[in-house]
Amino acid sequence: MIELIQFPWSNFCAVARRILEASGADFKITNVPNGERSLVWKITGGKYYGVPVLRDGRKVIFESGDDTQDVARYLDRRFKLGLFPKNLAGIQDVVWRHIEDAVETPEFKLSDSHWREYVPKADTLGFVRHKERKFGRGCLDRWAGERKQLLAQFESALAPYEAMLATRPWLLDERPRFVDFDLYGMFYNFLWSGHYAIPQSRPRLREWYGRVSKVKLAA
Ligand SMILES: N[C@@H](CCC(=O)N[C@@H](CS)C(=O)NCC(=O)O)C(=O)O
Repeated sequence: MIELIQFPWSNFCAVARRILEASGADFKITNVPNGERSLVWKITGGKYYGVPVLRDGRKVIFESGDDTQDVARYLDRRFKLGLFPKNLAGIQDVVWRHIEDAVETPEFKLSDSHWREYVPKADTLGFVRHKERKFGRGCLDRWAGERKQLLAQFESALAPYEAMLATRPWLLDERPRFVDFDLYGMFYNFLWSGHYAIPQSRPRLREWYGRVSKVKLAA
């Protein structure tokens, strides 16, 4: 059985988890604290400390670079999910880079600004240190003060996706592809704290999110 090593609110973990659910495969989830990744370090032979990571029998799958989709591509090949068809090669690379930058940046800051409500007590030191080492001292409180601007940035970054859904049920095609799952993960993390809803100005994305949250992929 495939094992997904993750933490529950992570946007990138939500991408892998939703692909696994949609595939219909049996899988199990192992949660690690955000600030304590010794399991990940051990099973990757000291090569990776990020999540998600997959364990499939003796194979351990994790991103080999900053600009890879090794986990999603592995699941796509393993379960023949059709997430990366040849005719969308290149296009998807451009779109997922936009999702993981223009959409993800305001999204994770909004979500993280509510960290006190959901990061387990034992993990708070690791969480704050990790964020402040990367984004500077006081970043979490700063993001809480910037929610209005961050929400405006997030809403604006979603405009192309709302436009894509004007003429088709999924972002690029007549069926879900990788970028649908990638954007799903960002929304999952955005909605995690319970303080936000998908903006009113994005009605097609609201409806699409309901569908991508449940969709099953035929092998
Ligand atoms: N491009 C990677 C990004 C993964 C990523 O940034 N994961 C975060 C958690 S959401 C992480 O583990 N970052 C490294 C760290 O926290 O030390 C992917 O698609 O999996």
